[in-house]
Amino acid sequence: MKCRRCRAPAVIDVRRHNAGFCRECFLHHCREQVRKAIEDFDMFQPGDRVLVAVSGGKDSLALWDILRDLGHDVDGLYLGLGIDGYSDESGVFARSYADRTGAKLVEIDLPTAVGFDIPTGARLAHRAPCSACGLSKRHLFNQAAADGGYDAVATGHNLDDEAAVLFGNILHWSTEYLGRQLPVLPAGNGFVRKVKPLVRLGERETAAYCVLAGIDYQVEECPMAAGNRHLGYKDALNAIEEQSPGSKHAFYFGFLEKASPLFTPEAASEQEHLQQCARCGTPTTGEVCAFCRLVERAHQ
Ligand code: Q46
Ligand code: ZN
Repeated sequence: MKCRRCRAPAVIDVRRHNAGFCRECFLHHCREQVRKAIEDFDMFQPGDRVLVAVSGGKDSLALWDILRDLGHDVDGLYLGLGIDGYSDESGVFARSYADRTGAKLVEIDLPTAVGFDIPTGARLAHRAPCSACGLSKRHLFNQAAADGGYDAVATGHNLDDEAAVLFGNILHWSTEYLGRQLPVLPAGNGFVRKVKPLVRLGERETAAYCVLAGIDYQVEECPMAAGNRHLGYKDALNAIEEQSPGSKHAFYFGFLEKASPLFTPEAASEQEHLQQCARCGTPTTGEVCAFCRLVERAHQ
């Protein structure tokens, strides 16, 4: 197979695009997909300060690298979750990328910052680990971005992630989530803008990007992810994609174009009832936000 762009021998094929690429042209392809996502969804402008949530995995490191290559003003944020056999190593990959490239990495250690790690906090608060983890990440990323004066928080959610979440939300008709499942959530009410610049790239592409760009990343998934229902949705979508390349893209981008506006009123009405958390000032529908309630229960 030959590279679609320069006709040199291809090192990777992307079936969704019915194309092969050589190393240089594949890296170019990935940057172009990110550039297009940023432009199409008006994620941020040149000169905006962007904070990338870096886990040490392929997606977030590829995102950080691509945004830097595209000339954006971007720092990394690493959150130490205190998960045994995972977190220490993930921090090493995030730090080594920053050291090698001279990029700035902001670090928050959850046990130091709030007094508990994810497994302990989740157990004490009677929450599933991923639910306590997701809540903590959303809260601490937003707070760090607001404190640091950043214009946007970027996360490494890729096309496979977004299609799997969409699949789950449609299976259960979780309409309030469908209204918020967008590649950009605007700033407002104390929330910093959230963007997902990798929505046009699949996880096979972000892994290949790291390998071809010489970026070491943590290959092992978090041990807490085992049994996560999104993994099952990913398997189902992979089987469909195998039969019919391009299905995930058509599913997700078709939703954004044709169906997502139908669900935004419901999500917007929830936003109207926000007030400030009595403890931390974060916008919330109750008196105390879910993160402060988690911290409280984990310390009881
Ligand atoms: S890090 Fe956290 Fe994930 Fe681990 S505990 Fe679950 S949510 S699986 S992306
Ligand atoms: Zn709070």
